[in-house]
Amino acid sequence: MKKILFTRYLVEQQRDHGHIPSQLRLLLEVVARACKGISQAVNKGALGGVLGTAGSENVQGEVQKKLDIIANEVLIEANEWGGHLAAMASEEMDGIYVVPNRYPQGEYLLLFDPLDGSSNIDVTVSSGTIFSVLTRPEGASGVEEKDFLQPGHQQVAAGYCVYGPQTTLVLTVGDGVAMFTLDREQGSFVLTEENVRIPEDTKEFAINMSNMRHWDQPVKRYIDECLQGKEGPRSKDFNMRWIASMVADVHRILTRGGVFMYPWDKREPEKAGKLRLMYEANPMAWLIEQAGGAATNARQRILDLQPTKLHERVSVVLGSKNEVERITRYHTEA
Ligand code: AHM
Ligand code: MG
Repeated sequence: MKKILFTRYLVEQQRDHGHIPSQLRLLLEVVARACKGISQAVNKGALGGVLGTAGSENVQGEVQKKLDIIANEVLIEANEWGGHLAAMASEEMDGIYVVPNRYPQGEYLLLFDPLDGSSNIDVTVSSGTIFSVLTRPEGASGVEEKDFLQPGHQQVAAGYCVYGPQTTLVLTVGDGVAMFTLDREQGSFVLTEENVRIPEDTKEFAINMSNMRHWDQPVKRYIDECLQGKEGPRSKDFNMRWIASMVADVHRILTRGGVFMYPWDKREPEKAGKLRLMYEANPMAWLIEQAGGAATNARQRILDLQPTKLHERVSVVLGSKNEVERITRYHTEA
């Protein structure tokens, strides 16, 4: 069988479907190359001296791992000089990073969570890089934080790279979802799955059950009904998975279906949720929708939410369509 490499996939998307302008293709190739670098660093683990905390906190008050900072630097250094970007934003940086004057500025804005699920790294469980691409609003001369505050349906590309037993890059440019597995001997991402589809029904849910006592009533109702299994109102047994790495949980859902929830809870009621809208929820929501699933904040479609700040948090329910619709209905009815 002929191997289709990431570059060829992008060229064909550009030539045959008109989905990818050349600057966007360059951007995606650069992101993929950066992910290879991050994958190598993650793989080396203790041998590379990269495990453990960096002794600093990010803007959200979370302890930064050494690899959070390394992954952030890899993405910035790879992307700043190519001329395809105007600015970047990251979970690990307080404000936006405008491309320095010494380099040409392009039309695109890149947002990323450089290493999501980094608390899993030291215990050698999967983590990943999540990214989202927007276009700079037309007519703007400089670039400011408010230029990033666009609803998720305006993304022009989104994806993630999961660093697990395999390193797999998952991408959408609005024409379905494709998966590319890293061939380490060749150093290239090879197309291994196209037109990914999520089954509409599922028997598998993912939620951090240790927060149960803090949940809102509709979340309790949904999980309680799942736990009752065959004898309960759902008349089927459910299975539970929680990897504590959104990238890995979403990858499982894209592969075999399921539903993932990180809902608002009473621990910190002023926060809408734990996950960040712009570089975690939006790219994942678009991938999930592109694969036939659904994604809401338990009430509304995530991709329609108007962000008000860069590091905004959001409640997340995503995955198999019928389950997401049910959970959303439980909330709107309550
Ligand atoms: P991070 O971006 O700081 O790694 O946090 C996001 C991660 C998600 O990958 C995962 O779903 C969630 O946090 C796990 O949270 P918890 O430890 O509360 O279960
Ligand atoms: Mg994250």
